[in-house]
Amino acid sequence: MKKTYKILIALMLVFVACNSENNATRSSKSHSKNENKAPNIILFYVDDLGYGDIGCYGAVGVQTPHIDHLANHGVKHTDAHSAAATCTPSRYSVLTGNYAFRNKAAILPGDAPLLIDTSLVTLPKMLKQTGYTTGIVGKWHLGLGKGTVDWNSKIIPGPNDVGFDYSFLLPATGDRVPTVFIEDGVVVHSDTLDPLQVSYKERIGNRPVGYEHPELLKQRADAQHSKTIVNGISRIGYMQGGSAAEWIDEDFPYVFNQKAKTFIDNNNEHPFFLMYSFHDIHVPRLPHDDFKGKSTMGPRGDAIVQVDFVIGEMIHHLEQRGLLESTLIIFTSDNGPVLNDGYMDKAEALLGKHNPSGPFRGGKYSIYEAGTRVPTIVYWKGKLKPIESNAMLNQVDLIASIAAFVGQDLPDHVLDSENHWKAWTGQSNTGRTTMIEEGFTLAYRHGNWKYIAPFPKDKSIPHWIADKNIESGLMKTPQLYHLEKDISERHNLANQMPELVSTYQNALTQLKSKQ
Ligand code: NG6
Ligand code: CA
Repeated sequence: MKKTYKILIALMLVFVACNSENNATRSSKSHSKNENKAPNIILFYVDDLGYGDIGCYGAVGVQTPHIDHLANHGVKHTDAHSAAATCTPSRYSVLTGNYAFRNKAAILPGDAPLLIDTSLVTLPKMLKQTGYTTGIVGKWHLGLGKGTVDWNSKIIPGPNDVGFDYSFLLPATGDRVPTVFIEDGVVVHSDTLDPLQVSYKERIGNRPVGYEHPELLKQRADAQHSKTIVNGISRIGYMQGGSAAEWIDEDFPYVFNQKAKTFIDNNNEHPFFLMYSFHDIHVPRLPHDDFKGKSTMGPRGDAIVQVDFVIGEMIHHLEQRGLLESTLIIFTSDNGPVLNDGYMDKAEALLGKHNPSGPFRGGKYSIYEAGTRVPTIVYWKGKLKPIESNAMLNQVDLIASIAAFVGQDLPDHVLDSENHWKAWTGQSNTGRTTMIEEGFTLAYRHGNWKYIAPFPKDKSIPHWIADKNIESGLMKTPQLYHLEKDISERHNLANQMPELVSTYQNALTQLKSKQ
């Protein structure tokens, strides 16, 4: 009896071993839920969030415990950059792995055609090739359709044609019409009896406009933002029809969270990639009542609290679904901070001692460091050692770095992206050796050296920069700084070191001509 018992146990062990081996092989191929599955990836992409705007990077007027938790238990970067100092160019670089100047990418109006060539391999397309389901929720601002957009039928091409299986978006920015959500290319609650039309040239429709009816406004705005009023906010551009589709700005966090959670719930059998693209803290800043007064800085600070709430909710959701350990999280921003960006929301008046740019000079629209040096955190529960890293990184590298991690090759048209996966994930402190920064001119970083190319003599600085209290850094003569000794770019060494200036100018010229 004893012998038979032993044989039985031995047979069972062999069976269990074989079975688990089969499972492991099967699941690594089919990416079912287990240890070997490639991780889900969530890119939390905040809008206009500055280096100094969150607690763990030195914020004073606002607390961000959920984001700080990610930083304290993950990799907190101190020299990581958006590819440009404005939204459209930065997003273009994240998705394509190319610097935006190569495609003359600039801030787009709300009715612009799709900027990304649909034949290109993009970050989501690359991930799809390796079995990921891909989704984007939130702000797009990369153009939609071809030529003149018909907002009343399916808008093609769009995010779904550049690699996203699912998209739920606001087309451009909160301050631009149309103020409607678009889900998989279709305006949500569109109505053939009340067709939606948009014009960036002449006034259309009979909605009131801000320049005639300031008494209807929740926040007064500058001339550029004083056209069609929707939800008590005047916007850039005119819009008619589409009444049932109008969004309520204050509801963004709840609407986007619900869409993001549903995407996660529907797609977690295989690895997923989710780009959660915030509208916060871009203007108009209209945090939900739940967050009003939760910072000392008025709407701009309250919008940061709202971002932190969203992060907390999403982490909680992943935890509840048992997905946190299998999800790699990247948290960052599309460009540096701005206070007055068109609406009178007291961002300057209520700032107090808070410094949105941290120790750096400039901000959004600026070629100085704060234009692109943004808070950047990489978190993967139980997998990454908590560390602070000063490796030089650029979001243009996300596609090559993630491709290397998931074992995918990239075509030659991905020109600028470099694999720095180890630096992103804190396993190495060595990032880029050189890098371009974009902000209406180009800068060239070589370690701590920074050369800023002169702004062309025949060009004029955009009026919204020139008119405001923004340190653009645009000068008609070259600038050269050493960031280790001069973190806030105050001592221009260009006249003292003409040879280095010309070396860097040549390097920049060469990089620009790369094909
Ligand atoms: C500018 C807008 C600014 C903001 C920005 C885009 C004016 C005067 N200013 O043109 O308010 O909308 O575009 O910001 O119109 S970004 O973060 O999407 O790049
Ligand atoms: Ca932005």
